[in-house]
Formats: sequence, C-alpha cells, structure tokens
Amino acid sequence: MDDIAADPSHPRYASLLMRHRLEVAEERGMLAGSAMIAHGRGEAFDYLLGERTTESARSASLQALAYLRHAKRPVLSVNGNVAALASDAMLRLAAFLSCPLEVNIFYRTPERMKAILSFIDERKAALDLDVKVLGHAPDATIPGLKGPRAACHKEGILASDVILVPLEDGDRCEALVKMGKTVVVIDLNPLSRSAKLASVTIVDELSRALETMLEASETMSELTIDTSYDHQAVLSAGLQEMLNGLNED
Ligand code: PTJ
Repeated sequence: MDDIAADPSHPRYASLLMRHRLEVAEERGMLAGSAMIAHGRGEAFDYLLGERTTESARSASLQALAYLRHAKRPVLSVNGNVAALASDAMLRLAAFLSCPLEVNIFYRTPERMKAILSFIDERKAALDLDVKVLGHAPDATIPGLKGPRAACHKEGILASDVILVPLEDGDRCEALVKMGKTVVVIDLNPLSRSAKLASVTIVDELSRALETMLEASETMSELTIDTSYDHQAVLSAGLQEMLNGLNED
C-alpha cells in the first residue's frame, strides 16, 4: 500500500512514511484543513520523546487494551488523521475486539466522510477482515456538542461503554467523559485537554501505540484491568520522559 521512495533503512523512515500517508490522504480529500498542523505538533512532541515507546506509554496501552477487552460495547473512533495514518491497525484491533469502527470527524463534511469511508472499505477488503464500519448514517448526537461534529451512530459511539478516540479534540473528549464512558486517548501531547480529561491517555505516536496493543493482543493470554492504575501519574511520567530527553547529551 505504501509506495514511498525512502528506504526502510533510512533513520527517519517511520516519520517519512507517516508524512507520505498524509500526503496520499490529502490527495484523496480525507483530511481536515488543519490536519498537517495537528500532525506537526505531534511530531514535535515525538521528537522530544525520542520517537520511542516509553515504559509509561506501554503501561497505558496495556491498560487501554484491558478496558477495551473487558468492555460490553467497545467502539473505535476514527478521524481523518487516524484513517490516513493507521487504518490497517485500527481495523485489526477492531477485528480482535469484535467491535465496530466508527468514522467520526471534527470538521465534518459529506465529501470528507465519503472519502474516509471509502478508504477504510478498501483497506478492509485488502485485509479481508470482518469489521462493521459505521459513520455513513448517523442517527444520534453526542450530548453537549453542537453542530455536525456531534453526529454519531446509536449502535456505535452513543451506546459504547469504552471508546478509543485517538488524536481527539478536547471538547469531544470532555463530552464523552460526561456521558460516563471510559475514554481512551492516544495523544503525544501530555498537556492537551484531551490527554488530561481522558480515563486512559497513551502518550505515544499513534501507529506505535496501536502496534503495542496489537502485539499484546497476540502474545498476552490474560489482559486484566489494573485497579491501581494512576492516570495522572502515567501522564506526568510521559511529560518527565520528554524533559529527561532534553537534559541528555
Ligand atoms: O479529521 P478531523 O476533522 O476529526 O480532524 C482531526 C484533527 C487531528 C485535525 C483534529 O482532531 C485536531 O485539530 O486535533 P488537535 O486538536 O490538533 O489535536 C491533535 C492532537 O494529536 C495534538 O495534541 C497532537 O500533538 C496529537 N498528535 C498528532 N499526530 C499524532 C498525535 N498523537 C499521536 N500520534 C500522532 N501521529
């Protein structure tokens, strides 16, 4: 799928690959106008993190996976950036959890919804996965949110008890938390409103965080929710890792 000029041995290959995926998605009309700005901010934080998965990020990913695994109605939410960068991994995770994937975007237009849904359908067919993809016919709204960004599916986001919302906007994260859901966010910025408001925040790059979860889903026979998990402490550890990186030679 990734027709990229750079060689995998290039030291910045992962970063170049993600940029390439965004370029392709941009050409297909999947992205919001501010998608590149959001990505650039993520890249800056990832640079401080040393572009690696820290111990605290790994523990957050495992806690997130445990919540999703034990949920009655888990849902994975996908926006333009997530579809561009990690459709395959999101589909694989949804298949493992036997849960729907719902396209739910902040800057909602019919054209973008169509472009994202068609890309995900293509990837689903290529991977030959049996995953329910929602977003095409919203029949509910997220309470507390105004405008088209509130639109969602009754059988998807509205009814979910645990929801994965990677790269989420703060308002929507807050609205989902207020609905009583367990909200899992993936965000390289540990200072963002979403990162602070979520139930579990994985301070890691999207595709690495999903890879950690997918690996664990294959290798760990038991996934238990850690009742002593401290969201604030894990978030602070993420920030500290960045500060430690700044002080290294
Ligand atoms: O497709 P839409 O309309 O739903 O819009 C999607 C974006 C991402 C444009 C929209 O939600 C947005 O503007 O997001 P924000 O408020 O800029 O927040 C995105 C957050 O994700 C920022 O805190 C970034 O640091 C972080 N981020 C960006 N890229 C990655 C990331 N975190 C993890 N992995 C990434 N690859």
